[in-house]
Order: sequence, then structure tokens, then C-alpha cells
Amino acid sequence: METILMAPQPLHFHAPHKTPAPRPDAGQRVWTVAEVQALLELPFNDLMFQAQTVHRQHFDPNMVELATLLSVKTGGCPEDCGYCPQSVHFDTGVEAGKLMGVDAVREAAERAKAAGATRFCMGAAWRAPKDRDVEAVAELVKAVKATGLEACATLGMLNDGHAETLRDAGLDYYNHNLDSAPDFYGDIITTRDYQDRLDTLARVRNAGVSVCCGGIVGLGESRLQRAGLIAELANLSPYPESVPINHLVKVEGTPLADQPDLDPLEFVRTIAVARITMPLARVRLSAGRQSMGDAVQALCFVAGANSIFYGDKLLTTGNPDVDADGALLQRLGLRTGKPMPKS
Ligand code: SAM
Ligand code: DTB
Ligand code: SF4
Repeated sequence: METILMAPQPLHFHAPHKTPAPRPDAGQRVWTVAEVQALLELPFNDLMFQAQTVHRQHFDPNMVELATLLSVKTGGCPEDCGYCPQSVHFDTGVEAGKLMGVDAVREAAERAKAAGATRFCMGAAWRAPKDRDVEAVAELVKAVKATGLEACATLGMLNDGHAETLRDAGLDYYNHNLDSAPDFYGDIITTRDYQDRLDTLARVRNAGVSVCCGGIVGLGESRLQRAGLIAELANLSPYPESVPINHLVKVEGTPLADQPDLDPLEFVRTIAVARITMPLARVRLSAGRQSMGDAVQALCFVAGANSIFYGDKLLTTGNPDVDADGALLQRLGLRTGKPMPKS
């Protein structure tokens, strides 16, 4: 759906309004890790051609979603995710804060909408929110939905009833990443395990909230492990409606601050393989764009990315400024809106 001038809402309009989610893929198949690895190993041109072909079959190839992120509760997280500046285990200079109030979040959402975003994602540095935290975030979701934006939240592991509370507030997507392959996960995070993540994803799915789930590339994983991550995502049943592929943002003070650089084309390959294996998903070129350069980002769009984080900040780290993004999208002839799979 392209951004168009909105007709006035009828007076009987009731919030929360649920945005129709992309339909599940009736042709979803199972991917072995070896098959995904074989895709990653294709000659680059062949891989780009295949990804672009799949992308064109299902989406307008020149439409990109703009999603704005806001850290509604920053820092002080008890988890030890080795990439994360918000963990209490690492000295990164990120100060712990309290949950933001409704008015400040509403204002941020209104600014994001005025700047052209269609989706607003709220992140909280919690291991798992308490019942009262979820109730407070539900009020934030209602405020975001009242602006007409799609609402997404990422709050950590959810317990029984949490996803339903967020759904009833109008939440469109819940983001919870698998982050890496099962056999690499333990090298990066020790305070919760892979199954915990899968359990939260199942709760989100069962509540009827769309799933936003992806991972991080450049943590020191092997190509086989990148294939393992993509196979895990693609074999979720159904696979996520939204798949953020993050490039590690190296943050001083975290254990991964000095991680050697990944070949940028390997990142592009990962995007392409996400597109091929999850044809109807919105594949998001997520964290790490600030140090990527325009040419690598352009290749990611060729590879089938159709969503980006838009706004000067991610959660605690930087993102390209909106003017630079506007100029890049214009140079590439990309329009912004909500990419929906062709029927
Ligand atoms: N605390 C919640 C959780 O972990 O589920 C939500 C917030 S957490 C910051 C959301 C995601 O941000 C992580 O799963 C990870 O994929 C991504 N992320 C965090 N730090 C990052 C970094 N330095 N570089 C790239 N991605 C990062
Ligand atoms: C996701 O996959 N990436 C976003 C969002 N979901 C919440 C977060 C990126 C965070 C990058 C590090 C930071 O800014 O703190
Ligand atoms: Fe906490 Fe999420 Fe950061 Fe892990 S990624 S330390 S759970 S805020």
C-alpha cells in the first residue's frame, strides 16, 4: 500500500485499528541448512538475480518501508548479550532510565509520522517485562496507534497473557530476534537460551500478533552459522512477517567491540538469502547502515530488502540522518510506503 493522502476518518472509527498483516505463504517449504548454505555460496550475480526475481514476483521492487525506533526504556538490562550496549554486564556509558510516559511517546510517534515513517517500534531493555510493565506499554501502543502508525514493540521474553494484552491495545508486530544460529548462540548470550526465544515467538504467534524476528550478522559466526540462522527463521511455521537483518554495531565496552569487520558482500548475501527463503516477508535492512555506505545499501535493496529503520537514532546508537536517507532513496528511485505481497 503506497502512502496517499488520507481521507477523513469516519466519526464511528474506533481505535485500536489493526493494520492487515501480510498473508502467510501458502507455498512455504522447509529449508535445510545445507540448502541455505548453497544459496549463500552462489556466484554473487546469480544470487542477486535469484533474490531480485523472487522479490519482483511478490512485491513492488521499488517500495521501501520506513520504521522509526524509540528506546522507551533504556539500559540496565540484566542479560549479557555480547553485542548490546544496554547490558549491565558491560561498561558502555549507557545510563539506565525509566519507562517513558505516554505524552513523550505520542510526540515522538507524531514526529516520526510527519517525517514519513509508517511504522513505529518501541524497544525496552528488559529481560522480561512484569505484568505492570506490559500494562504500561499497552498504553504506549494505544497512543502510537492513535497517530495512524503501525505499532511494534520489543520488550524481551513474554509470559502468559502478555501478548494478548499488547494485541488488545492494537499492537501490530512484536519483535523478538533469534539473533544467531542455535550452535553459535551460546558464544554470545549465556543468560537465556534459544528455546526461551522460541517460546516467546510462539506466544506472540498464538495471540495473533504479527511476528518480527531476525538476527545479527558479523558477530564472528561462520557462513554455515549464518545459513543456520536463516534456516531457523525460514522454518518457523509460518515464517515471520517481518525479518530484521542487523549488522553488528560495534560498541566500545561490549565484548564484541573489536570484532573483525565482516566482508560487506557477505551481509548483502545474507539479505538475499532471507528474501529467497522468506519471499512474502518484509526483509529489513536494520542496524549497521551508518557504517555501510550508499553502494552496499543499494545492493541490499537489489537483494530484496524492503524496509529500513528511519530516524537519526536506533535505540542507543546512531543511524543515517533522515536527509541522507531521503537523498539515497531518491537517487535509487525508491518510493516509501507499506510493501504488501502481490495477490
Ligand atoms: N531487550 C529486548 C530483547 O533483547 O529481546 C529488546 C531490545 S534488543 C536491543 C533488540 C535487538 O536489537 C536484539 O535482539 C539485537 O538483535 C539488536 N541489537 C542490539 N544491539 C545491537 C548491536 N550492537 N548491533 C546490532 N544489533 C543489535
Ligand atoms: C532489531 O532487530 N534491531 C533494532 C530493533 N530490532 C529493536 C535494534 C537495533 C539496536 C542497535 C543497537 C542500539 O542502537 O542500541
Ligand atoms: Fe538486554 Fe535486549 Fe540488550 Fe540483550 S539485547 S542485553 S536482552 S536489551
